[in-house]
Amino acid sequence: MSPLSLDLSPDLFPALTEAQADPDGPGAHRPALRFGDRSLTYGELAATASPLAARVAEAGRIAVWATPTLETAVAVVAALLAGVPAVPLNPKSGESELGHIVSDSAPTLVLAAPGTQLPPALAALERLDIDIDTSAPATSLPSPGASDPGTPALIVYTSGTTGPPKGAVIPRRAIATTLDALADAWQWTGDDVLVHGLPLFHVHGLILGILGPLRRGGSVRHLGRFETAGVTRELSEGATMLFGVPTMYHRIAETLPDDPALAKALARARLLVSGSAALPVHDHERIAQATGRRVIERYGMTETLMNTSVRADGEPRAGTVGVPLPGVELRLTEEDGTTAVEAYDGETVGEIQVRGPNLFTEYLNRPEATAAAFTEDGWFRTGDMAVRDPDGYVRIVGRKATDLIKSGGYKIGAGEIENALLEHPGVREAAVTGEPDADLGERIVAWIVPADPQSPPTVDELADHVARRLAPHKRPRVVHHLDALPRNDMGKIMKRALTHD
Ligand code: MCA
Ligand code: AMP
Repeated sequence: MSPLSLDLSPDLFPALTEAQADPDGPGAHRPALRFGDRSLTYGELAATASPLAARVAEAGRIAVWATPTLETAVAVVAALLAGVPAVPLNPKSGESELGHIVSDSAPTLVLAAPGTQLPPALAALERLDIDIDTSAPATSLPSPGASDPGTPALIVYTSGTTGPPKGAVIPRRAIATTLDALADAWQWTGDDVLVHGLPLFHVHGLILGILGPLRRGGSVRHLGRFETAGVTRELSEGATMLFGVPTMYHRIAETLPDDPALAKALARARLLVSGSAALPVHDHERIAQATGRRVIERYGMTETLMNTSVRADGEPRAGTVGVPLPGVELRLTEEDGTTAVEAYDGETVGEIQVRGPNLFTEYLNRPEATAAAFTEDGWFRTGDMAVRDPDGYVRIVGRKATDLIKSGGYKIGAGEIENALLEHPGVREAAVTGEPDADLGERIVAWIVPADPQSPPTVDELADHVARRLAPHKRPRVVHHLDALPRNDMGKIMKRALTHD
């Protein structure tokens, strides 16, 4: 592990500050963001984000309608410049999910691209259009009220096993240190050009995928939506790095045999990085065989940002997430949750616990959940189970909670979907599980006892119901009808008995 000097200065984007200070200098003309045919240089980003920052500077907390567009990137940068915490909203969130997030986080404003129609759940909020006007008179960059690195920067909602999502409060310190640790691990510089098609309301797409390049003074080209053709195009035209979830790499692996241009484009990339869920070894190997390049994995969590990674100068071993990042303390613990596992033997399993400046500060309005997430001596319990190889490489082998499902790289709580299903008049009882899926990693399966066994609700009906209330990625892909759910003597549903074969 190499040493890392932690930069806790409030200036998250030195390249932006430089462009602002010297609008005619070379730094101001460097490309920063590109979404389709719209792009901004650092000078243009400073010109458009700084007046917006000035406008939101007095807002207590803002929400951002986080479509995969230039506007979202500008709004989040403006909030960070102003030192105002931003809550990125999934634009596909349904009414009940949005209603919860808005009432829990209580933003004073919602920022959205001009012309976007916002749903009724946001009607009570004052709206501010994100106008991208690079000819706006230069405003000096506000000096963020964030000289304290503990100031909240983002509040990102993340699912737990039960109940609605919790808002993880991510301080500026965590963003700066995780991005700098990745720069160290990946030799990531301002010369890198990143391509990705990730959503912008989660850590992966927003913090790593947008704020990461901006902190380095490099650039990002966002695909709008993930497509292998876009990956081929951008990597053939100068992009150096690709970020994606395993579903994206699976789709790449499926496409490669019939797409020599994709293979050629991937072969020339400096770094292909996968995260948010485990990359199956089979997909890893298929990509390596077709391109000669190995995807590297990093491991993170909304609450911790990034914990480990295979290093650019390390061995990209399939099935592992590499070594702890600089500044991150990582231990495995026995079942009691406090006794450290000392073994580096590739077989002793323990829960991953982490400590470091990369961590969130709390779950918003949830002191009990926050307290439960940490040990008494300040280790964060990730709930991920792993072993360590003799050389320190971490290999994730499972999860403590069976009620957390990872589908398409999204974390989804079974309890949240069960509650939504129970609101459907055709459902008397419901249980939700995840089962292996080659494309999504896991797919959501609903087991329901219909209110009327003669006319049970169809899979499409229940999928639409969940998508409308929560979000499309939380919809069940398979529905089984049962006469009764298997329960133990205590009346608790025995999910392990729910298999259809
Ligand atoms: C289908 N659709 C529906 C319905 N059925 N919409 C509403 N109701 C229905 N009943 C729509 C979907 O909205 C979508 O619309 C389209 O059909 C296809 O959806 P789907 O099959 O679900 O998925 P996909 O579009 O093929 O998406 C696969 C994906 C996606 C691109 C891989 O899952 C994805 O972007 N995953 C990224 C997750 C991520 O970023 N995780 C980071 C969190 P339309 O076509 O209009 O879109 S984890 C994290 O941040 C930590 C820190 C970490 O370590 O990284
Ligand atoms: P989220 O809560 O959505 O931020 O998801 C975090 C979870 O994603 C972690 O707790 C892990 O279970 C999982 N995860 C992230 N990256 C990886 C990876 N490279 N390999 C396996 N699991 C991962």
